[in-house]
Amino acid sequence: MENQNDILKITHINNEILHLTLNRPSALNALSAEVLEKLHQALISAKDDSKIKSILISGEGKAFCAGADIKQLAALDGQTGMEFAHRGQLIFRTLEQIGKPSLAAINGLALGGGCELAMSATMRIATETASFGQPEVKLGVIPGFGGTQRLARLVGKGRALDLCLSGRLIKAETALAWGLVNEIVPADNLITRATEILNSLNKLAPIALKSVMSVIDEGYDLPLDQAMQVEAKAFALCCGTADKKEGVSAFIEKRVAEFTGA
Ligand code: CO8
Repeated sequence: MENQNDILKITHINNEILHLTLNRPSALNALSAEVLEKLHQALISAKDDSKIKSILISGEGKAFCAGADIKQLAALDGQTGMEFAHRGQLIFRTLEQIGKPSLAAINGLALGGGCELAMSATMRIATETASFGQPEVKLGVIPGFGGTQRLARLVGKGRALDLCLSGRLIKAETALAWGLVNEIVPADNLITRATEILNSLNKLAPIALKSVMSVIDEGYDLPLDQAMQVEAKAFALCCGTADKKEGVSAFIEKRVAEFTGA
């Protein structure tokens, strides 16, 4: 019997990075409703915790995540399917809009809801042996946690249609070429490299980082002129911060800026 306390490991790196590890290796880290709720709770706590500057998501064992738990999926009907899709979408949107950079470190399979979770993170890095896919169609369903929409936005409609219609998997090198992952790293260096990337972001001005993420998220689907208004507003907001003063002064004084988040 699975210990529900351990299905999501919550640790911290340097007291600044919240490290969430999907921990159901015997089920290839499938996302049960219980895992999703624990993920949601961890994200809600992290959002208001000023000590947490960024979030790292990884998977225990040989997979990152093989998707929604198919045993639970089996019980869904039209009504509960709608509720489950909305719940998962809300949780992944919480990650996407948390206002702190997140990185999915993909050590193996990222399928279905696993690929959807990774796409909800700000960045993705993967090992050479990682693979990606949206195989839901083979189960008679479609991606339901935002996958059709985020995949099309990340890699383009044609490639999203290819993956979602065929259910085929692609290798890390194809995912890199398509822009689905940012970087491929050796397996034994995955978490070290993920930490390095997040540490470098953690040194930057939090309001500027948050603004970049929210402006790209909000502006992406707007007409260009409206999107640029969103950008101008966020630019102005950053101009009023102490961190902008510090960043510009540090440049002029040829020293490293010390940002405080104010
Ligand atoms: N859910 C539950 N259990 C799983 C899952 C999963 N998604 N994937 C694997 N497992 C379990 C297997 O049942 C097996 O358990 P057991 O040992 O008890 O039989 C164990 O993990 C190991 O799996 P395999 O023996 O199959 O390992 P292989 O290395 O031979 O195969 C595969 C790996 C190819 C990844 C294979 O496991 C597979 O095809 N898994 C299913 C992948 C899949 O279809 N994912 C999509 C799921 S649907 C989804 O994510 C929809 C998200 C949105 C939902 C919205 C709802 C409304």
